[in-house]
Amino acid sequence: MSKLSEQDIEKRLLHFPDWDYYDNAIHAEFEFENFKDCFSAMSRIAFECEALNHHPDWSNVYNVLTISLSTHDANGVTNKDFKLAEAIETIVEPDEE
Ligand code: H2B
Repeated sequence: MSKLSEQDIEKRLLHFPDWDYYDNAIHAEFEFENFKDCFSAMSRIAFECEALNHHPDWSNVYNVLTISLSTHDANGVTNKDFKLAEAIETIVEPDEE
């Protein structure tokens, strides 16, 4: 999987308003009602990651989930990252689109 150009990434990010590109990765932060909702979303995301065989760099503090996506093998952002970002959006923002 080859690394996308910065222009390609910025173009795709127009469809991902929660995400920003910097430091060779795309990043988003999601806030939930409480820890339980946050961790529940994390477990659902974890199943998607296993299904896609693609894994986030992420951290959680109480009700906030911080996610960075990059493809380690490609040393940058690839289609795999956007595929996972899309799956994450469907889980955390079920009412949108
Ligand atoms: N996740 C991410 N984010 N980048 C990778 O390069 C990657 C991964 N590689 N998950 C996968 C697993 C690789 O280690 C396995 C062996 O396919």
